[in-house]
Amino acid sequence: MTDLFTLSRIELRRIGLPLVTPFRTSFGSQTERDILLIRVELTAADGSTTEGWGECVALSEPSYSPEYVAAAQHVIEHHLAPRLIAGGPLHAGSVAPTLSKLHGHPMAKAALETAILDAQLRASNTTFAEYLATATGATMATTIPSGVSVGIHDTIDELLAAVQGYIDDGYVRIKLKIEPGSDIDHVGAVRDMIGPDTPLQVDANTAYRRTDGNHLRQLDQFDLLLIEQPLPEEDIIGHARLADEVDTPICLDESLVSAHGTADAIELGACEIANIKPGRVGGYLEAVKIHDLCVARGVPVWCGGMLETGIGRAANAGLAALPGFTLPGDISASTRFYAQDIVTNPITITDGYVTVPDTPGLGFEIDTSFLDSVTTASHTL
Ligand code: NPQ
Ligand code: MG
Repeated sequence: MTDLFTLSRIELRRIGLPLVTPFRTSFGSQTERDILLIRVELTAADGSTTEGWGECVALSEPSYSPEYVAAAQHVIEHHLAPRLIAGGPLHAGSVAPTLSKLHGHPMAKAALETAILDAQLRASNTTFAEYLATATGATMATTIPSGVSVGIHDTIDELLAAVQGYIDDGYVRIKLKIEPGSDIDHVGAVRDMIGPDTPLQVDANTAYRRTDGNHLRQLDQFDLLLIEQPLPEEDIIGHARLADEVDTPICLDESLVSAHGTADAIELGACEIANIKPGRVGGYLEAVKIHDLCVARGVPVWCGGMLETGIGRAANAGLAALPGFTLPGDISASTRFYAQDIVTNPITITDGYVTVPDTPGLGFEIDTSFLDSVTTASHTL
C-alpha cells in the first residue's frame, strides 16, 4: 500500500509579507500577513530523503477562528510534532489519526499534514491532482475558474474602482465582503456596474444576527450566487431558518470544521453550498471527504482562500480540480495580494482561469533567496 517514511526533520519558519492593498473584512483590516511555514524531510526505507512544505493559514489574531499563528507554532512544537515523531513511520494519511486525541487546532494539524503530503508526492514523482484522481476515481480538471475576494471599502466609489480593476484582470467571479452599514447599497452599485452576467456573491464573516432575515432578504434582488456565513459559526439552526427566509442560497465557511459537522449542517438545511478551506477542516484529506459527502448530497462546493502564498495556493488549485468544485473558488493570482511570492512559479490567471499545477508534489518550487529575505524567525525541532 502506501509507503511509510521516517519524519527526519521539521523546520518552522515565520515570514512577513506586506499586502498590496489593505484587506478589510467584518472582523478588521489587515495590511500584512504573518505566516507560519513548515518544512519537513521524509526518509524512505531505502535511505533517500525528500523535502516538503506546508503553509499554516492561521491569521495573526484569533479573529477568523480561534487559532492564531503564534498558538499554531506553539502547539506544533510542543504537542503535534512530538506526537507525530513518537508515532513512528508515517505517511500523509496517518497524520490525522495519529493526532486525533489532541483536540482542535485544525490549521496547525493541516500544515503538518500538507508538508508531509508534499514530500510524499515528490518522493513518488506524483502530482497532487494525480494523487487525488487515484484516491477518488475522479477525472480532474486541468484549469479552474478564478474568483476574487474584494474587501470592504469606505465609499462606493472606491469599491467600484477596485472591482473594475479585478474585472479588467479577468476574474470570472466577484465576492464582496459585507457588514451591516456596507451591504445592500454597496452590492447594488457593484451589480449595476458589472451587469447581470458576471457571477457575484457576498461574505459576511459572521457579522449578522438571526433577526436580520428581513434585511438580508434585500440582497435577493441582485441575483447573487450565495451569501457566505452571515451568522456566528455556532448558529447552525439560525442559518437553517435564514435559508427558509432568504431566496439566495446560504453558504457556510467558519461553521464547517469537519466532515461530520458538514453532514449535520446539510441535514439541518443550514448549508445549501459549502466553502471548503483545507486549513479550517484539518487538512486536504479531510477536505476531500467533505467534497465527496457534498457531492453525494447534491451540495455545490467551492474552494475558499486564506491569503495563501504560492504553497497553499498551488495546493488549493489541485484540490479544486476535483469535479464537485462546480463554483469558482477564491483562488486568485498571487499578485491579488502580494507583490512577490515565495515560489518561483506563482499562481497566475489567464482568461480568468488558473492552470492546475502539473509538477510532482503540490506543484510549487520555493524561491529560496526571496523566502530567506522575508523570513522573520526560524526554528528546527
Ligand atoms: C473568508 N478569505 O473567506 C476569508 C477570510 C480571511 C479570501 O475572503 C488577512 C486578513 C487574512 C483577512 C484571511 C477571503 C485573511 C483575512 C482570510 C480574511 O472568509
Ligand atoms: Mg468566508
